[in-house]
Amino acid sequence: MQPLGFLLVRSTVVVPTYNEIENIERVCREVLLAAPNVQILVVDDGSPDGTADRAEELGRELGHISVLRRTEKNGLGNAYRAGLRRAIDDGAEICVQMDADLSHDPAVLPALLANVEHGADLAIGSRYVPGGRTVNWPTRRRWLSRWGNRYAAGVLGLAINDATAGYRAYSTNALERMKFETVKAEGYGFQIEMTYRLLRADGKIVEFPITFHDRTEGVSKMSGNIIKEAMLLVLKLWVADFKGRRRRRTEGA
Ligand SMILES: Nc1nc2c(ncn2[C@@H]2O[C@H](COP(=O)(O)OP(=O)(O)OP(=O)(O)O)[C@@H](O)[C@H]2O)c(=O)[nH]1
Ligand SMILES: [Mg+2]
Repeated sequence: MQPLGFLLVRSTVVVPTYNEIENIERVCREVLLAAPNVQILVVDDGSPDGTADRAEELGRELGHISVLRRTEKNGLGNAYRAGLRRAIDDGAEICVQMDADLSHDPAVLPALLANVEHGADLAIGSRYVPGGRTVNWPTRRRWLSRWGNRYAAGVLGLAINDATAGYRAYSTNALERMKFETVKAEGYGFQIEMTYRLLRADGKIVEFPITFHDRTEGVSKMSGNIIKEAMLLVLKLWVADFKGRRRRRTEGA
């Protein structure tokens, strides 16, 4: 992709939603205020609170918004795999992942996009580089996130400070190269596996400092299962890596 400038690069912000009626309007308006030329793709898993209908209404009012409606709640990873595929098929050259709960400040969007336009394969909105921070997060969540990141980076040897971050921009080229649709994880594990894949595909990653705000409206979908999935996934990736290294050593011997 040529860095031809913000106006010429087609970018889609993929926003997965489940029961985000209190947040969807603000997030859409703030995204289009910060970056008026992007497309927003809301991927809704049949939210009973009518999030998808509201997003469609907003699309009629503001333009630039489409909704991918799915019937079942299938997890974040599943929603992103479908959403990223749709965005790419519709011509996006940069795909952004953003939560609908306003934890990810839309004002940072131009900076994330600029990093990818200037050559990064992935720009991560990072809480754990100098200048980054979390606001109003309960101690337990902060602790879990910080140590979860240390665990993933330590076990997998990732030189990344915030591999679980959900606010990120990818070049489409990198997404295709890393075969994102075969990433299996659903929760935090999805972000870790995507980061790992990209590094293994020799992707260039930039961590850009952000301030992460805890959600003030709506209900968190985090669960013990999501944490267990992520911890197990890291071990599985490590084992696969170990076996791969051993095979290569044996073949080379
Ligand atoms: N389509 C879809 N979206 C989901 C699903 N689970 C969560 N989401 C959305 O994914 C985003 C992140 O979910 P959150 O509940 O905020 O989870 P989190 O950010 O990991 O945890 P908190 O810090 O507690 O908010 C939000 O926009 C959710 O609405 C799902 O199964 N399907
Ligand atoms: Mg959240």
